[in-house]
Amino acid sequence: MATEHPLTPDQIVAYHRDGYVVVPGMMDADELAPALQEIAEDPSIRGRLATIHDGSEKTQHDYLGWVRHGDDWLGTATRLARVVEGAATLIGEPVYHFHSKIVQKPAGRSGRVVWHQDYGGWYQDGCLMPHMLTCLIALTPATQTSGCLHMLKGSHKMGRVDRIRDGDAYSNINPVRESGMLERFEDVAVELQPGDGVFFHGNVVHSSGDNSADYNRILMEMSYNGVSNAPVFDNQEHHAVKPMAIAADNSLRNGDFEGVFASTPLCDLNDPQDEGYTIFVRDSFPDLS
Ligand SMILES: O=C(O)CCC(=O)C(=O)O
Repeated sequence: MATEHPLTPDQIVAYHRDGYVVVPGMMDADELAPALQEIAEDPSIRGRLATIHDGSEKTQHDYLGWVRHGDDWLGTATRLARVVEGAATLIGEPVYHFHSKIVQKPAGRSGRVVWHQDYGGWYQDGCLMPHMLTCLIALTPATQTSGCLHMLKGSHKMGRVDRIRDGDAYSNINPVRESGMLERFEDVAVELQPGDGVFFHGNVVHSSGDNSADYNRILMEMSYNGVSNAPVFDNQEHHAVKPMAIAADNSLRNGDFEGVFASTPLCDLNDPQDEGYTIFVRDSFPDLS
């Protein structure tokens, strides 16, 4: 299923140069409305929105994680042609859905996320190549006040940087190396309006700030992997290549889905046995060999 909204040549160049590219208006208000309405009516999202501790300052944010994708709004967004084809174009090969999350920073809560690369964790899962990215869609405004993402522009060109542990987190960068990065790469605050999208490379160093706004900052962050790059470790069944029926670009607008959070299995991040626990909680320091 080909998308009617392919990335432009300039957007593809920007992604490879900067490690990310913003796609204004990637989804429109009508497409987002069912999810926003459901979240307003059930803020716990079926009890699966879990508070996660992260970062050296032990700040908190709320995650909804999913690894598989159904025929509901959430699964259809994950399989949407413009998202999946954009990921495949930027990665340079067919892709599959790796895992995804909605990250909410409640109004007035810190929720700060320290500087990190996503591929640090995906390497730990056994993916040999950094041929992986995330497509982020803003569900509510992401501004400097509400805790938008910051990108270190061009930092993906460093390749993978080791994660180190401190008292509360394992996703930190050596502080001397980190201050060198902050001098060398431009720190760009990626401010977004609802529906704006960002594709960002697994190795681009990013963080996000506090939410001191009076509304919840909510981002949907869907990650894709090249089909040739499935993890080589044998405890990664949940990250194996999964068949994915691409959803036509007009599926969300036309209501071609069954419920909002209905058939896509939502991870239970309070259960260490859940397949999503090691992805989204990652509270043990891994053997990085
Ligand atoms: O949503 C955010 O504020 C940042 C999330 C993030 O960087 C991550 O989960 O890797």
